[in-house]
Amino acid sequence: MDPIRHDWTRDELANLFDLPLLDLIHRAGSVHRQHFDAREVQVSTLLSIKTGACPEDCAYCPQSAHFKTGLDVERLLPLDVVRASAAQAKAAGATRFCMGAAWRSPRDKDLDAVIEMVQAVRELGLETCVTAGMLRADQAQRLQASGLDYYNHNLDTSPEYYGDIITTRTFEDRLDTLAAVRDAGMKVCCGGIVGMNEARADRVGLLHALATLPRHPESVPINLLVRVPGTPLADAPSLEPFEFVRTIAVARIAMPASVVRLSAGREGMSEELQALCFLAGANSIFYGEKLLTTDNPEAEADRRLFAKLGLVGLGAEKAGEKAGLGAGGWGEKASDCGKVADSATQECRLP
Ligand code: SAM
Ligand code: DTB
Ligand code: SF4
Repeated sequence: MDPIRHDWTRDELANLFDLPLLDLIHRAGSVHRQHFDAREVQVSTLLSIKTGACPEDCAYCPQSAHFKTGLDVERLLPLDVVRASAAQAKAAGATRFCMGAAWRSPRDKDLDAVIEMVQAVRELGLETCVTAGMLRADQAQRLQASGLDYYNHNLDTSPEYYGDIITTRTFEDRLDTLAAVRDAGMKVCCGGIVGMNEARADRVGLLHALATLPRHPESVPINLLVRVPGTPLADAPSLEPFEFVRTIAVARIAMPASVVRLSAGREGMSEELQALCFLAGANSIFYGEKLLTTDNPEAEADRRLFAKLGLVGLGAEKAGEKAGLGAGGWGEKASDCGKVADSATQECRLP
């Protein structure tokens, strides 16, 4: 098995990007299979717990107060609403519930409320993830003590391109929060966005920054920009689809043991393109009709896609929850029934 490396050079990653596409996908797929069951896909559901009016100026984001995107601003959701939404996500087959807040950084009293939400979601038997902006070390420690499993904080793009996208905080600020999260003992969810009119060198720079962290993030979301009218990137040229697949593949090779999430942007992707992403090593998705404020594929469409590709939702059985997992659900893990799954029906059948 190839070692997990933290000493990747940019040239090495750029050379991977330059490989013939099918060679690159083959290599990434082989690395994927060394570390994971390539049929299993982790399934997370997102909820925006505080929406819009964010003081930051991230050029991609519909929630920034700097841009007129027509978004309905919403204060922090009540605990009951969050609990009910998490229960619904669980019943639909998600195993992780990710709560996103449009803050530059939470105030301590905001954190009190978020901690109550984390505890309520954990009580339902779901893994928890929060993304709420920059954290101080003591805030990260409080979240860790509350039982939070993952904190999401993205590097978003290369250090060089970062200033073209966000001016209200620095790349180093992001690294400081990631270090606080890591030091507090939480799992790190950290990735970025492509399709922001960046150069391939910036995609290399983003993956290099992630793959040379002292520990690789356990979860690496690769978002394809959702172009929202009113944001400065509304008219960014669309990224060539195979270039997106290449980005997934290089992420998989550079961070072999991390879960690579095919994140935002699936709504505009064909089933075939998503299949190529899974082949290239993606093994997580956001599931449910909404991301934070923008659309995601219908849950039913994702179930059909999983059935067609013979994929299963990771951890669904572990959660002991069969609701949503039978007919039309994620299907039984083939390794559990000792048979193989029929690729069309996703039911277990004899090999
Ligand atoms: N405010 C917090 C922060 O920025 O860390 C948490 C919420 S923020 C919306 C979480 C992540 O969503 C961002 O880091 C960015 O990677 C992603 N994101 C936001 N808008 C996006 C868009 N239009 N397309 C793709 N990804 C987006
Ligand atoms: C991540 O990397 N992608 C998610 C999650 N982490 C928080 C957010 C995607 C947001 C897409 C735009 C929106 O729906 O507002
Ligand atoms: Fe605010 Fe996060 Fe959106 Fe940036 S990405 S504007 S910090 S909500």
